[in-house]
Amino acid sequence: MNLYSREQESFEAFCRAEFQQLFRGTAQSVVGAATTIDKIQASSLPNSGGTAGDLSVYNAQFESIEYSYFSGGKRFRPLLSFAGAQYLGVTAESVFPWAMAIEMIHTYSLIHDDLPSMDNDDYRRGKPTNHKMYGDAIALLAGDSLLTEAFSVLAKHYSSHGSTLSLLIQQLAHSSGLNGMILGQYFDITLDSGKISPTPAHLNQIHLLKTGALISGALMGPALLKRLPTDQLKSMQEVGLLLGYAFQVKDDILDSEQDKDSKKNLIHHFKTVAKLEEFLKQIQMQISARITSLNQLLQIPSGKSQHLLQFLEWNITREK
Ligand code: GRG
Repeated sequence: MNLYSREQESFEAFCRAEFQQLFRGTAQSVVGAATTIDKIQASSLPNSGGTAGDLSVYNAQFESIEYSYFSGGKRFRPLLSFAGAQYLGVTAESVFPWAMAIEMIHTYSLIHDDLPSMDNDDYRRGKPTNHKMYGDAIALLAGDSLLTEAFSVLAKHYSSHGSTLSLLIQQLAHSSGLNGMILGQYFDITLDSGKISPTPAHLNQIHLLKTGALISGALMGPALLKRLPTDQLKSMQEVGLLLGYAFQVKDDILDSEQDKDSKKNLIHHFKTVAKLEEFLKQIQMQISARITSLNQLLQIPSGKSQHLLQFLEWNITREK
């Protein structure tokens, strides 16, 4: 997708700079403090030996975080945040920290999802998964770090936004937490027990929570930054959830060949790819109609929704 190539380039640079500070700068200051403590200890403790000041021993942890964050993901969620920002007249730059935080949560979820205790996958994006490269414990910590630090990115960059900061934090927790992605993942893994044979309604619920909640969250960032009133926020959220659902349906189409026997893939219920594609077109039309209503509700000229609509189109045509 080249709709946002300029914004995406600056976004990547923004993330690299933030990572430098978050994961290397912070550790450097902690290690610096440790060195001071070492000196005190060295003078008072017998055989205290060695120094904690050498950061290189911790490098694998930082590498593992960067390995997954900068490993060729589509950046669907950040790009959706930019599309939402453009639609609402919010600058791309002001949405960068939000987009980065959402992508950090997404990256953590993929790292944890690939672990042996979850999906036990060896490859992601054509490369060995994080735990295959760095081991289970470091991969677990990489995910934990991304999850934790996503909130610090918000706290740092939106501290001058008054009550909006609290709303952004609540939104990120809502989309990714026990009311959103984590609950979806829980439902998903409990299906693996084989005790439940999933109906389309089960699958819809899983998709809306596991995939839809975070994708909808991507769109809610610019909406909150724009300080939309509650009814308009709700409409934006519904468009986001449907978009997330459409994204998952497309994913099921892309995976249909390898997953055709899995009861968790919608292809199991639709039988043929052509029928599933038809279903996707229907959802996309519903989203498009909702965007038209949103234009009226927000009094936004229809020309301004062009990027959101192009985004919808990208979902239909994407090949990964
Ligand atoms: C471990 C709490 C926890 C949650 C895991 C994201 C997730 C939930 C599981 C990954 C498996 C999966 C297929 C989830 C559905 C969402 C989805 C399609 C993720 C892949 O997103 P893309 O296509 O990935 O945006 P890229 O690689 O482009 O970043």
